[in-house]
Amino acid sequence: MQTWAPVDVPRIAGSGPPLRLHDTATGRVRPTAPGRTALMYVCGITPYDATHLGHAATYLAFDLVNRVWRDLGHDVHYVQNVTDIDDPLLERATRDQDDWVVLGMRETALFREDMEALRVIPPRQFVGAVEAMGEIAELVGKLLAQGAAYRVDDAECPDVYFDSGVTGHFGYESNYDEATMTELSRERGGDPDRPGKRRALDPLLWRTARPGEPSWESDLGPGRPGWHVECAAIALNRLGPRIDLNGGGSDLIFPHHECSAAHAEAFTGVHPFAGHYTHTGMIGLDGAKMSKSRGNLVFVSKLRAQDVDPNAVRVALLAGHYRTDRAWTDDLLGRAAERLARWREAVALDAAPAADDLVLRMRTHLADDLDTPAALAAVDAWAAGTLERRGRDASAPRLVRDALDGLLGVVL
Ligand code: 5CA
Ligand code: ZN
Repeated sequence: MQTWAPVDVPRIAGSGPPLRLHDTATGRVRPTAPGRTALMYVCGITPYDATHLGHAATYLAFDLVNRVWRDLGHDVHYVQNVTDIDDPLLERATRDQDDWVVLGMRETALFREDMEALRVIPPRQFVGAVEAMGEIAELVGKLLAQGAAYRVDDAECPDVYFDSGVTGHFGYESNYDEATMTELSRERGGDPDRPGKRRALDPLLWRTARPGEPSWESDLGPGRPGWHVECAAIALNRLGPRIDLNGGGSDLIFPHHECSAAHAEAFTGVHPFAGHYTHTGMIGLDGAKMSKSRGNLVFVSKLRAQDVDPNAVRVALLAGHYRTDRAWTDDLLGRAAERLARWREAVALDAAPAADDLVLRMRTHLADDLDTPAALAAVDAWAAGTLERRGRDASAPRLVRDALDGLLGVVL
């Protein structure tokens, strides 16, 4: 698929400490250790509705990972999928008497515009499930041939399932117990109660064609893929058997990332699939997680239509730590706009306190599991000193502009 427009990222002199990030599998904040090229896979949208601020917060967090790695001199190979065929998309299309293809294309186009407005660095490859259908079916076929997958004994619907016992590691990523995994599987698109499976938690790999549903021809027979194998195939074929980071919101910890990692590991024999499994907290509104199914959404595109400065949206979302579940409020946006105005006033002056220390602080806070609240507070402190006319460094305002743009994606 076409991605969105590239973003100019100013280079800033010097360098910061290595990036440490929280990893769900080990439950710890650990150093990331990419090679010259950092390999990052972040799960993309299911395009049945517009991008809301929860999605935006998640993609902004991984945009900061991208920026910090680049700042450390890495080339970042970033891949993102689009789940442009799955049950939620078909259900919404049926509800609204829409064509699922048109719905997916429309919402994906809107997502691109939103990401562009928020100055999110685009992935190098932005891949739809439909365009990757051949490679997904091929991976399912190979898992079957290896004995890591099986068909359920159901004459009408001989669907293919993954045997979650084959890697010997199932459960290591989420660290959830069996009961929690079963409950989450039931809630999040799995079918632990389906008869004929070897294990209740075995996820679907290939759903044989049903009347009235879209399907694709393949060596497996006509059908469409399960959700987790889509991400396993797209990531493996572009990034290889071992990636540095697999990212998404905390609702993807289980079953999605557990299962996609297990698929990849069963196929390649390489464990763990990702050096870090990093998850963002959920953005809520009115006390509930912002979600398409609940309908309590604030859309990025609506804010854009109201001429809200996308930089203020960025600052508002980065004002909280990426791992904290937090609420979106109008007040949060108002405070971000005020903050931005103060920073802009400060960089408009022709002299300021030296900014080298600020840049080091920003780098150090971001390297510490993306501590954006502390990084923004450091900018506040510098701006306060500047507005009190405490400095004489004529180059500082330019450096601060570049650092905010390069490291935080905020344009003053
Ligand atoms: N297509 C799949 C991933 S392969 C999917 O989960 N799509 S999604 O559209 O439902 O979500 C896209 C990303 O936004 C996921 O990483 C998800 O965890 C994240 N997300 C969804 N709702 C919220 C929220 N309220 N707050 C923060 N992140 C969210
Ligand atoms: Zn995914």
